Amino acid sequence: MFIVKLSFRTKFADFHDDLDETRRQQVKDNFETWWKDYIFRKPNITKDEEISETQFVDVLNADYKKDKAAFKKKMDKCFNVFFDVIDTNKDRSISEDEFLIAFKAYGHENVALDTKFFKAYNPDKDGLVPLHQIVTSWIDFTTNDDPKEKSVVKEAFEAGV
Ligand SMILES: [Ca+2]
Repeated sequence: MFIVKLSFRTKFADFHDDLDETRRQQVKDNFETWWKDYIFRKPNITKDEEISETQFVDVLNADYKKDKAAFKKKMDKCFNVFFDVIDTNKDRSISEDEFLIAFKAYGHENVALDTKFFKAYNPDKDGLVPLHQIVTSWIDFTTNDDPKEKSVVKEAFEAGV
């Protein structure tokens, strides 16, 4: 399972210094919404409340065991919203920059590994990967329990991302 760095929220907005103020606020608001809906599962949290990595994984695992179809639906929405936030220029595709910014915000400084991860999606001649393709890979990663199934996300984590 993946791990959430607790300082992700604030860091994420900070890495978008190149965006104008309005766009930056939008990204921040969208990210706050995503965080509250999917990480905390409650609408009215204060800024200082945090959740531990173990708690987060436990909640996901419990949800998954309870109702796989419902869990899949939830992950579907979760990653659609999440990568919509990552797609800062709203062209419905993810560029290497957008991908790296997300990982940097997540606390990863290993640019070589993150770049390799991005390249595993086989970006097109303009260096872009359709949003849908990335979203699907994450949904599959969180909802598939066949260990033999090929997964770009799983391979990246196994390589040390
Ligand atoms: Ca984009």
